[in-house]
Amino acid sequence: TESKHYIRLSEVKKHGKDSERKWVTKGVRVFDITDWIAAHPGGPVILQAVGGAIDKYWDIFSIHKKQDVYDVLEEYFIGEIDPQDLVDGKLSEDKVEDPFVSDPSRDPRLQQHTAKPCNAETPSSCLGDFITPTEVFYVRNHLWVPQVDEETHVLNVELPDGTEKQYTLADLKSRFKPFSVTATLQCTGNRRKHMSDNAKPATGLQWEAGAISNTDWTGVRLTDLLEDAGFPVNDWNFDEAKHVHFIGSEAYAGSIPIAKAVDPQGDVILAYEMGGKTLSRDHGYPLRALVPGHTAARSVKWLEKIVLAEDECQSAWQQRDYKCFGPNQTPKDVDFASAPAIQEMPIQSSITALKSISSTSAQGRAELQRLGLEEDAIKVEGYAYSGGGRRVIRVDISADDGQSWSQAAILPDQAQGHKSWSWKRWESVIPKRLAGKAFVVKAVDDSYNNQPESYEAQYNFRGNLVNAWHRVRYVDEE
Ligand code: MTE
Ligand code: MO
Repeated sequence: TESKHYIRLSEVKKHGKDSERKWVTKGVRVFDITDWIAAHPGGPVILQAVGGAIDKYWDIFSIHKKQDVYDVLEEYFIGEIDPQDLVDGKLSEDKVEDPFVSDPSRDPRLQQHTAKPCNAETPSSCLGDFITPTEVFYVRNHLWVPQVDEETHVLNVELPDGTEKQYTLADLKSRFKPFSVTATLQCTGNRRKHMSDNAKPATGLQWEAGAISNTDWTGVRLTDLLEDAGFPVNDWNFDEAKHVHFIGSEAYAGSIPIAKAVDPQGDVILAYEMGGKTLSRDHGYPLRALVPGHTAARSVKWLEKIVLAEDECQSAWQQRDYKCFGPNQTPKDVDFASAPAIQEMPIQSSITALKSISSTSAQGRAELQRLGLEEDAIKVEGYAYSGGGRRVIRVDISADDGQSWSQAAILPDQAQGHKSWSWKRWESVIPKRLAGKAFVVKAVDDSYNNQPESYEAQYNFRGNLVNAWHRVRYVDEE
């Protein structure tokens, strides 16, 4: 047997980001990956792991768990960790860096699906406000929250001819007129659990109705920035620039068609504020793309780079995750390449509260009187939203599981922006005697798009774009 070459952990640590040779460990094996970094399909994010253990990152990016990826790594093997640095033949837990150590703390009211990465939805008790407070704005992180410093952060803009221009946050704030827009962000997977429960299981985070929130965003208009960077926004060569890529500091990336980016009424901004305050770390501090009307997946957080290109972004988030297929299709028999990436969101609505107004309490009696009602009632509340700036024009509500309908009142609000980028809140007060076994809501937008009745008919294995009629069983508490 050949003698082993042992390497001390202190030595590995010296081969970090700033060293000429960059090493990582996986299990007890040490690799010098310097010559491979430029070829890493995931880009420079791998530098996050050099000088230490790559194991936890490897777990997050499950794409690595394939033999050919292990084989690539093996080519760079240089030795094993010295047994002096191991406990029971393994690296002790505290020596394996946790990519999530510097994640911020979160409001306990958020309904957490996973902690690392943080995926948490807005509780239904907070879905009734037109403006979602930032602390309870849903969080959808694929990876860790990168540590980005506003003082040193630079946004790089790359044009089709390869020219690049850099902007600091100070540049963005001082050289461009701030633009504010009120916009809803909705995750492509919002209401996935409803599909899993009512049709059959769909893979992914089991979001209920709270992977959606609404707030005011302020930043620089993307058109202004592109123009400043030298791109002719009113007269561009469509063959060279068809897509705008947004690349985040932790590796996440996506793109949008250029027509949306340069649309003077498209209201795409690079936001540095939400809810009137500096962007919070979970939501992209210090800078995020904000693409109103599109799936939130394109509103890239911790924005580091913008690229104008002929092709769309090649990330898995553009090429695989956010696409929809037929009810019968499986991941094995679909062609991901020919299916378009989801951009604008379809019409959506959800019931967020059923409140009983009963004459058994003084408060209930006062409310019934205010409403001019002589019998007990149920107040149904919820949201309705459509993508692409399409306005919600009608909300239909049924108290008897879809046999008869009435129209809910759409509540007035104050939204900024050229189109209808925000959800509408609605409410409906229905006499209790009319309540059947379930309340149902469906909405219509100004293109007269409707929601489908059944989850079965719109089933897709990833559980994306779930917008079947939302049914909530009614249970009489009294
Ligand atoms: N941007 C980065 N850099 N990393 C991410 O994981 N997730 C995307 C998008 N932008 C993501 C990102 C997805 S899928 C959604 S739904 C929204 O961010 C969520 O935004 P929020 O966490 O501010 O609600
Ligand atoms: Mo998402």
